[in-house]
Amino acid sequence: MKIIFATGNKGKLREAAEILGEGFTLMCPADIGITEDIEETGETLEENSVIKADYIHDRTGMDCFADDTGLEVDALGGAPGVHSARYATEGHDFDANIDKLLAELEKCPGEPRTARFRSVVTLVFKGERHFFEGTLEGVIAPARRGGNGFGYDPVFIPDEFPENTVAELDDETKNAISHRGKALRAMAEWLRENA
Ligand code: ITT
Repeated sequence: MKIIFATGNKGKLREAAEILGEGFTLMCPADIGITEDIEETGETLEENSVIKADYIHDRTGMDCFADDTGLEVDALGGAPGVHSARYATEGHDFDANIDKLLAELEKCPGEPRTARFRSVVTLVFKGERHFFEGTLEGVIAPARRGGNGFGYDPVFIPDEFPENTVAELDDETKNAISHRGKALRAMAEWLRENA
């Protein structure tokens, strides 16, 4: 089926295409001439996920979905959470975000470095919203390792692979355990049953 993924993040788009596989033809907003940044004014992942999906559905009338993801670090009271993309600066500066995260954790020596990625996916199908969620538990590494993935992957060690950061895993392995993999596989299953 043809569906729009309401994202401007190329890493997310690549992962979603691999997770959803051949039964889905994925398009992104830029493919249909929508290039502006969608303002994420919500206070929760759920709200921002709805804002992005509704924005694209309102302008196209097409089935679409959005993913809002946050990194929740326990020692930082759940930060950066909904502010993960703009933690250090207003731009989506992955490097600056990681520098700030490591600096904030240095201020809490002895505290556990446990954290999780949480993805909330909003699907708008035939004009109705449906929600899917996935989490990945792990710990924050003391320094960057690995060159795969994107965002905070170089400093996130998943419980399933305690020797590796997510950026040291290949795409297939990341997708098999990831927050996004879990949420999007649940969405695909729902669509197979209901579409
Ligand atoms: P869209 O809103 O256009 O989809 P975005 O990058 O702004 O793209 P989010 O609002 O969901 O996405 O922001 C979440 C930030 O969290 C994102 O910029 C990354 O830095 C990080 N992030 C999201 N998914 C991640 C993943 O799988 N691995 C590592 N970091 C991730």
